[in-house]
Amino acid sequence: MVSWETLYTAVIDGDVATARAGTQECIDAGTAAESLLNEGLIAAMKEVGRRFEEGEYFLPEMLVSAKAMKASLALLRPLLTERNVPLMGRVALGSVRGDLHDIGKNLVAMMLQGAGFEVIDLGIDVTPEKFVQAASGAQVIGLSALLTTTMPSMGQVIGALREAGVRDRVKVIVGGAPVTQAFADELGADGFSPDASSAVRKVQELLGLS
Ligand code: B12
Repeated sequence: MVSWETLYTAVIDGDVATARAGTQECIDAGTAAESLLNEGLIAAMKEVGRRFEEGEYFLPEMLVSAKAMKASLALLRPLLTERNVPLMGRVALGSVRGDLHDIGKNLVAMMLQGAGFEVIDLGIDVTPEKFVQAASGAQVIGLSALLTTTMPSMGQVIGALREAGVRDRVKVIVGGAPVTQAFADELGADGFSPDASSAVRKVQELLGLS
């Protein structure tokens, strides 16, 4: 029988076909999407990161693992974004300049959509100017960075919002594996969350909805 363990192994092995088929089988069998996500996909990506750091995996392995995870997430997306609440607000999300990682940002987007937020996905490698433009149509701006080298781009976005005179009109929330509450405080961000579900709670809190 397939379970989250099938997905865990498929992502580590970069086996796109098994990730896709296994996810569909788990969904059909009624396994909770959260369990597939947390025990299966996210845990597997942590292990991939560990192997990369230890020199056991290289860029191509990391890339196929990301592909397998994305194939599975594409099937989980409808379950995670299903909305049974009215529209709560609009959040613009993007991976900051220089950063091509988007799996975590996409997950945050899905969870926010599931909680009733409209999400404007600005994509990856997003310039401060683009975030400033998005500020006119959103109550919250979410910045994602997965590299220590792109974390400073977050500060540049906050600086650009200030320069454009719109910093007070939007809340800024930051996240990504290397980002911490201390870093968020240093930047002058309004919020930080270590994962997608707490990101939803943080956005609700910032907008006075909780
Ligand atoms: C997959 C992956 C890739 C894929 C990305 C594919 C994609 N489309 O995203 C590819 C192969 C392209 C890649 C490339 C690189 N990568 Co890479 N990658 C990873 C890996 C293994 C997993 C990241 C991931 O998807 N995790 C799963 C998601 C669900 O978790 P997450 O991103 O952390 O997101 C969660 C939270 O952080 C939070 N969150 C995320 N964003 C936001 C935003 C907001 C607003 C909030 C509130 C919360 C939030 O919620 C999310 C969900 O719970 C990590 C290892 C790791 N442990 O992080 C390395 C890692 C991030 N990569 C690393 C490196 C070095 C690189 C490269 C430089 C490698 C190279 N030599 O070229 C390039 C850089 C490319 C670039 N310019 O961005 C290093 C970074 C080291 C560092 N200290 O900076 C890591 C840590 C690997 C390692 N252990 O060394 N990578």
